[in-house]
Amino acid sequence: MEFIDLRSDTFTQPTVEMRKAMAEAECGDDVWDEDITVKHLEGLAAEKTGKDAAIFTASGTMSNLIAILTWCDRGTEIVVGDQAHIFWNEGGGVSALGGVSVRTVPNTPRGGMDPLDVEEAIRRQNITSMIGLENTHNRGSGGVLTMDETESIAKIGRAKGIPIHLDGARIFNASVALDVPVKDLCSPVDSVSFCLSKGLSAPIGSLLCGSKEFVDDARKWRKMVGGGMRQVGVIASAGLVALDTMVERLAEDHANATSLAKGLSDITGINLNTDLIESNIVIFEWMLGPTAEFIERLSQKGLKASYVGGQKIRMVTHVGISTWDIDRAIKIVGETANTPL
Ligand code: TLP
Repeated sequence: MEFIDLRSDTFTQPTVEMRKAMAEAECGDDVWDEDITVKHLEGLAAEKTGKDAAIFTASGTMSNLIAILTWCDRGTEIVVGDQAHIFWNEGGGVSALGGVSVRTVPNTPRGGMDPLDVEEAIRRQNITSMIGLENTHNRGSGGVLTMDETESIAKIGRAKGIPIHLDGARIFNASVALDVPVKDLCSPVDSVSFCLSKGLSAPIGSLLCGSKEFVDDARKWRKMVGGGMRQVGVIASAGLVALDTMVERLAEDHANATSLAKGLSDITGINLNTDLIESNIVIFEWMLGPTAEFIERLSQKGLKASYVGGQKIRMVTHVGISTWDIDRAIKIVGETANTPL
C-alpha cells in the first residue's frame, strides 16, 4: 500500500540534487579541520543565523546536548518549557551525560513561556546555567515564536548573565512563516541549533551556532560525545543544497498544514484549534476512543500519524505531501471517525 506518511518531516528523502552533490563532494578529515565542504556549510550557517561561528553535528539532539555541555557545569540547572523537546525527547542526555537537572515552566499551547514564570524559576548562587527556547515549537503544534517573544525571555537571561540557547530545529519554518530572516529571529539568543534533516530534506545533520569562543569550546564537547566525524563533506554537501533549494518551499508545507487542520477540525470527535497552526505541525485530540487504536485504524487505511500522549495525535506536512494527499488524509480521518468499531 502507498502510505501518506505524516508521522514527521524527518521522513523526507534526500533530493536528486543532494544525491549528486554527495557523490561529488570534496572531502577531508574534519577532525583535523580539513574538510572544506564542512567549512563552507559551517560558514553559511553562521551567516544565516547571524552568529560568529558554527559547528556541524550529527543530529539535533547532539547539537542541543553539546550546547548544554558547553554552557553548563555539572550540578547546575537549566530552565526550559514543560513541553520542550530537550525535556521530552532527548533521552535525558542533559542529566545522564551533563549532570545537569531540568527545571520546567509551563509552555503556552503554542510553545511560548511567560517571562514572569521564567524569572521566578531562576535560582540564586549561579545554579541556573542556561535558559532554553524552542522555535518552532514541536509539541506546541509548530507554534512560531516572534522576535519579541524571544527577546522577552532573552532579556531576562542578559540581565542575570544566563545564556539563552534556542532549539531552532525548525527555525527556517519559523522564518518562512513570519517572513523574518533567521538572523533576526536568532539575534536575541546566545546559541542556536538548527536541523537540515527535517523539512529541509537533507539526510543527516544539524548546526550549532554561536560566538567563536562558544563554538571553539563546543568542538571539544562534540569530540567527547563521539561526534567528531571524518570525510563528512559527503553529508555536509547535501546540507548546502538543502539551504540553497529547500527553504522557500516550506511555505507550501505550511499551507498544506493549514488546509489539513481546517479539514480535520470539521470532523466529529476531533478537537483541534485551527488558530494554533502556524507552520507544518498539526496536533489534535481524538475524543471518542483510545488514541493508539485510532492511529492504527488510520494506518490500515494508508495514513500514518504519530502519537503525542494522552488523546493527542500529530501530523506533519513536508515535501513528500501534496495537496491531493491532504484531501485524501482528511477523507481517511473522516471515514475512520465515522466508522464505529
Ligand atoms: N523531533 C522529532 C522527534 O524527536 C519528536 C520529530 O519527529 O519531530 N528539537 C526539536 C524541536 C525536534 O523536533 C527534534 C526532532 C530535535 C530537536 C532532535 O533532532 P534529531 O532527531 O535530529 O536528533
